[in-house]
Amino acid sequence: MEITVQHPLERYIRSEKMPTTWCPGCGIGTVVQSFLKAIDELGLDPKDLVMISGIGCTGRVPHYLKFDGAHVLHGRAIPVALGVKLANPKLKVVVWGGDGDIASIGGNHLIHAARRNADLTVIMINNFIYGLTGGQVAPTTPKETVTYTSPYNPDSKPFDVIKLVAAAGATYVARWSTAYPVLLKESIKKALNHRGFSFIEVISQCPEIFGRINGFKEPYDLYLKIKKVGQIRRGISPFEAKYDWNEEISLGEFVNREEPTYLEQLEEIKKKARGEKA
Ligand SMILES: Cc1ncc(C[n+]2csc(CCOP(=O)(O)OP(=O)(O)O)c2C)c(N)n1
Repeated sequence: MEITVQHPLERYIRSEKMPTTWCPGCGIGTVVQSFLKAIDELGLDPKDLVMISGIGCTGRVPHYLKFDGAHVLHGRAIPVALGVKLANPKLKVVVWGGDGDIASIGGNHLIHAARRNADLTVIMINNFIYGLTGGQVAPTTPKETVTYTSPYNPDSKPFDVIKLVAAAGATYVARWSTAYPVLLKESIKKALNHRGFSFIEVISQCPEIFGRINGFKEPYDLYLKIKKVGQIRRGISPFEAKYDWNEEISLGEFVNREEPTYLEQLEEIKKKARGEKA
């Protein structure tokens, strides 16, 4: 008797694209699973969601999911996503990107989307390195680690991206790791229902490149390091959070407040331009 096993989230996945290009032990799949479970538990219709990504290993996420989406230029996912949202405000628009895509080449778009309280959800998977292109230094590479372009450690200290987006005005900011998929799922649910700009950073393992060059022989060794360094801190501000490879990378929900969103602010401007009362 032939037994066919179906993945419980099969209906959201483009099975014909399997297997993925992600390396064995990569953390991206864990994040995608938390995301799909969040969609499932919220009962969202996939037709109401759009996924936009730039280039990178994380940038390939929309490629494998059965949602409308676009895989755009490296670093430019946020402006494209905002264009989609402006064209059809009913859609929930999700941006997927690596730390390089979102915080390096796309860093300018990131801070301005946060400042505007743009009606988007950004999921940034931070593996501390440029994965797809073979291991170059990223703006998030911890000082104590190495990459192929910074074999004597990075020349500068890293961005703690949650501080950056919080300072720029983001109204939902959280950081989790692949060691906490259920907490991540709950946070993604909140982000998807948040009015305005929601940003979730996920600390994730890149065992093939970041792991190997930093002396982690097995994917599990790097996973254990990520599990150990990520400490959940409840009720602290993003500016008290730590981003330290040797000591602690603080995890948790750091900002969650309501403010007029970009689309709401635009409506106000339109009313004024039409001479209507606000
Ligand atoms: C304009 C442009 N510059 C550079 C590249 C080469 N490039 C592709 S992906 C990438 C960085 C990938 O790193 P990250 O965004 O952290 O994603 P990961 O692959 O680690 O998920 C770079 C530099 C490109 N495709 N386009």
